[in-house]
Amino acid sequence: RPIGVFDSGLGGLTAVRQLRRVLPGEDIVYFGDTGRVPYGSRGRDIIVQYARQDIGFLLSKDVKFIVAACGTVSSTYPPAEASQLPVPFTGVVGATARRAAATTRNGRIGVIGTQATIRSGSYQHLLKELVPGAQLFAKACPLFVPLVENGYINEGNPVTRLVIADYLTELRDTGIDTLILGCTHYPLLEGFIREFMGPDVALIDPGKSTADALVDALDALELLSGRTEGGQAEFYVSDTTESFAEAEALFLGKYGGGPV
Ligand code: DGN
Repeated sequence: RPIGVFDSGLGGLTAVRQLRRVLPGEDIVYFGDTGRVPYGSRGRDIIVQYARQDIGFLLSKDVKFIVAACGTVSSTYPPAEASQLPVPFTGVVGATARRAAATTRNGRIGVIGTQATIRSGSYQHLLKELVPGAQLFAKACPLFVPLVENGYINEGNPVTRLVIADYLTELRDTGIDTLILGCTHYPLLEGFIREFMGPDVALIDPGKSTADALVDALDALELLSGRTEGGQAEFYVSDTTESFAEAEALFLGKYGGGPV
């Protein structure tokens, strides 16, 4: 049975790419709600309702485990409801926060994400538990998603540089040593963000953190297929846009990111 992965759109393919890196033998079914993206600027009830429908779709594909690759859904979908699902479920917040907690040396941690993710306080609450005395600095960066979706990710793009400076100057001045890129799209801006924040700030990628943690989670539940190669991936979307192939290539990293 496949692992089910979903996101508000195609950004979650960044997590699929990481999953295929660590679990190349596992089958994956991906659902991207391209017809209703973005989720990050919506209210809580709508996000939960959409997440339920996305999960329902993946369950109809007989998945053995569900991963919400979306920072917004992971921060909003109630854990109590997740624990009642017929298959195990994880979002990205837990593994990502744990990695940030293990990485920080000075206890000053930044988190950036969509408005819904930052407003939920998901990362802030968990990090306070994980790192006693932590100082947390959170900032919603809503323009990052449209920048990435419109391909403004080439190094040196002046618009992207300006937006990054506008959002991140305050964060940089706080002296954080760890920054969580708390949204599916932000790893595509990693080069810019690294340049702006400087080499001493560790950037934490939720897709990578979650994929790594999933290996142990699946192993503990005896849900690994045992195969080490040849996993198949099926992709479903709720709307096919003209730029679908381009976007898919962007997020899966076919351009310059190496083979998937
Ligand atoms: N996938 C969303 C997230 O990670 O929060 C970003 C896209 C969106 O819905 N705004």
